Amino acid sequence: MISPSSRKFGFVVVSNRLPVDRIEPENGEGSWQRSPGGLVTAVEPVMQANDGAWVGWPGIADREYDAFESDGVHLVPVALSEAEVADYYEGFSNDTLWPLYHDVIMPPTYHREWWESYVRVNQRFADAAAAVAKKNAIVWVHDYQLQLVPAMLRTKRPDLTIGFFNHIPFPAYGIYSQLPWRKQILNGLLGADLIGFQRGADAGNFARAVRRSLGYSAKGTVVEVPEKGPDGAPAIRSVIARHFPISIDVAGYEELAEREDVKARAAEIRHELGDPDVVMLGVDRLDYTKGIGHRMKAFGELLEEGRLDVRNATLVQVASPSRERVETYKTLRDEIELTVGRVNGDFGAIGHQAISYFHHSYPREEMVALFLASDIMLVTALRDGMNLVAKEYVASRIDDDGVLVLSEFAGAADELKSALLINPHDIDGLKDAIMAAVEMPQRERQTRMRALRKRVREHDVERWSASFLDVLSGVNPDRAPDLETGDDDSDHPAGEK
Ligand code: GDG
Repeated sequence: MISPSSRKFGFVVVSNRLPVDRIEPENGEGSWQRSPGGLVTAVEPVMQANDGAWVGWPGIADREYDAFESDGVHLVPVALSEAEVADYYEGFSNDTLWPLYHDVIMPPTYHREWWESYVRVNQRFADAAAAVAKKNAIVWVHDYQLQLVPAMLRTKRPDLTIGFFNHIPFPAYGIYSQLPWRKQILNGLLGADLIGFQRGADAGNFARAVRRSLGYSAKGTVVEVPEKGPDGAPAIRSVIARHFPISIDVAGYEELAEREDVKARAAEIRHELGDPDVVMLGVDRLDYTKGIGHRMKAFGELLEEGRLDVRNATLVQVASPSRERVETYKTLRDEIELTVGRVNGDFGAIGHQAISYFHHSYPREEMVALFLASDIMLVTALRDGMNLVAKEYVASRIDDDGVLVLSEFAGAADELKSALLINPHDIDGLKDAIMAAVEMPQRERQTRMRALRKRVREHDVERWSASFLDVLSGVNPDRAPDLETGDDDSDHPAGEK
């Protein structure tokens, strides 16, 4: 019998986190629980249809786990020490790359030890993926934590077809060029055959960085990487870099929105909020890129100026806990909570809270109930790769009602053009957009929401993964296996309108 660790797979996904959480009760055996997310929904059917494996960190430091099966998917844990979590993950990924790639909204921290840890950990992920990939397999690497993996994999396994998807923005060269390791990262990414971005602008920024920093030709969506051919003679390897805007499991959200218990919960939420005329909602990880403070400032000023009245307008803000050991996130939490306290102290009335703030996570049913209970969804990100919450709100509004106020700086703005698009730095403009949403006639709300829903329904997450994988499996037609992607509309890439 083949032991689980020696099995090989024709399709391998690599991401920082495995799609499971370890549950360890005090007395009793530990077990794995699926952590549902967009990526799992998108790639799980492809995994199951193609006998796939998923390589990633299981979320607990200093622990080694054997590979195991979960819902028909083979999971391959990569171990990280406590020091590596601090240096590779919280340090280089979340305190160097994250702020840099989000247009330095916060100053990035550059530490050489963090970089060294990033290189070591990326090599470990590449080795783990190389060990489970069959000859000529397709490997799909995800996100900014693993940008060196494509080149490391190619060096070890030139037979593989390698894709990379960047979930966060790719910054303009003037910002990217700050990075002391800018060439190494670009060379790491260029190990892939296909590099996917959220927006056309991100792919353009990447191509410019490649031209300026490495001097390679990058025209349209093709980068020409000079290499040595098998005979040692100079050769060119083409890498495709283009956008594939990610999406959500639209049917899953619609199903929840149709459930009677979820609808009843939505009505109950409005009632518990004091049955105001207008409920506004924000749902974000507590992150400085999301512009939570900007939206609270705009809302507070509208109350102060009397354009909104706390007795009939309220803001619900879910800020789910995130990266709590990183210093900037601790400071952000203090700032946001101070603002909530001030706005409530200044404008609240008995029985009428201005802002209902929740620093915890909710089950998806409760999120959909919140979406249904809200007249206005505020997505005011200062910079965001896509912003799935905007799409989730739209997918849930099966009643064709509700207004989406959406930042131009979120990737979703490229597709959701019938939203009220705003610049979150322009507080007066944001206030006017909120008032336009409050006063919008029902017919206009309906027209806009229908257009938004049409877009999201036609471009769901299954289409996203299928279009990425169709392009990827087409780059090496002589050797990459044909993947079963379940999409019969695959010659229209997700990015095309
Ligand atoms: C990165 C990029 C890109 C949040 N709180 C709760 C909860 N959530 C869910 C949302 C949504 C997801 O988490 C957050 O996704 P976003 O896209 O909004 O933002 P990031 O976490 O920053 O994601 C982003 C994304 O990757 C995908 O490529 O769009 O730009 O930054 O699905 O619903 N879900 C539940 N309870 C919560 O309290 N159940």
